[in-house]
Amino acid sequence: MICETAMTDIDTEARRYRTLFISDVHLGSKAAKTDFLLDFLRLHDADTIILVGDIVDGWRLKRTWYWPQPCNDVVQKLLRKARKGTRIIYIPGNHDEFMRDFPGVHFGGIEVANRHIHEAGDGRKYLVLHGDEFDVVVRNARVLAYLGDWAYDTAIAINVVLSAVRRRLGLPYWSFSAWAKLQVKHAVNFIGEFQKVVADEARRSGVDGVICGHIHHAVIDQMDDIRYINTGDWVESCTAVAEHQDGTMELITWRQLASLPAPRTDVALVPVADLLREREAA
Ligand SMILES: [Mn+2]
Repeated sequence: MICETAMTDIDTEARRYRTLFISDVHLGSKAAKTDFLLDFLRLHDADTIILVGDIVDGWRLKRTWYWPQPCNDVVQKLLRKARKGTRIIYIPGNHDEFMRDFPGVHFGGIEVANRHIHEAGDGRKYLVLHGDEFDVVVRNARVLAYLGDWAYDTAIAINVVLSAVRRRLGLPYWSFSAWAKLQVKHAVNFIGEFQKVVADEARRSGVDGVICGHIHHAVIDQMDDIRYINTGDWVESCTAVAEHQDGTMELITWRQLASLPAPRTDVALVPVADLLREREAA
């Protein structure tokens, strides 16, 4: 018996979870850590995989087509999992917003949705979204808090309309990263504001928690009555959130490629700063 238990623990055996949440892979950007992700996908399986936005970096691809084989491998790996029975839900982010025109569409067994309510194994309900729609609220947090709910709703609605118009005009989404760069000294503050605004949205939706990405800062946090979960990214920190069968949520930082130095996860500013540097270099 002991032997059998040990056998299931060997590294080549995929660990099975109820759900895996992955975001901000930025396929098509040179910063995407596709090797780490492939490794992770090889060793982790789930009944459901939810892709929480910015999986493909459409902005980057628009400028220069950068799609090496590992990017295809990631897509193939996901499609294969879908064929084998994993339910895969794709929630577009701002970098892959071209997908936002296809809510409800299934392709290759992958469902597209702009938002999703996830019911966990413990009965808790989570609102799952990418999170970029709150940029405008975070930017103007103090003013909107003063003006109240109506202004808050209007700001979000205007942001959604504006980004749709910009998209039609072929303009890039208002850049969170560029803004964050200007605000670098206040970025820790920004992360706190973002969490607060997203948790508020979850509260308004009558759920127990929220699962999002976008700011490349992985965390499982309790904000009073709301559980705030951020899946992080695969540009720098290589993080995912796994739900166990009993509904327990676990943050996984993947450092399996032993030959490479472990990614830093202790400094919140590193991912965004590096992304920007990489973006400027191109
Ligand atoms: Mn994003």
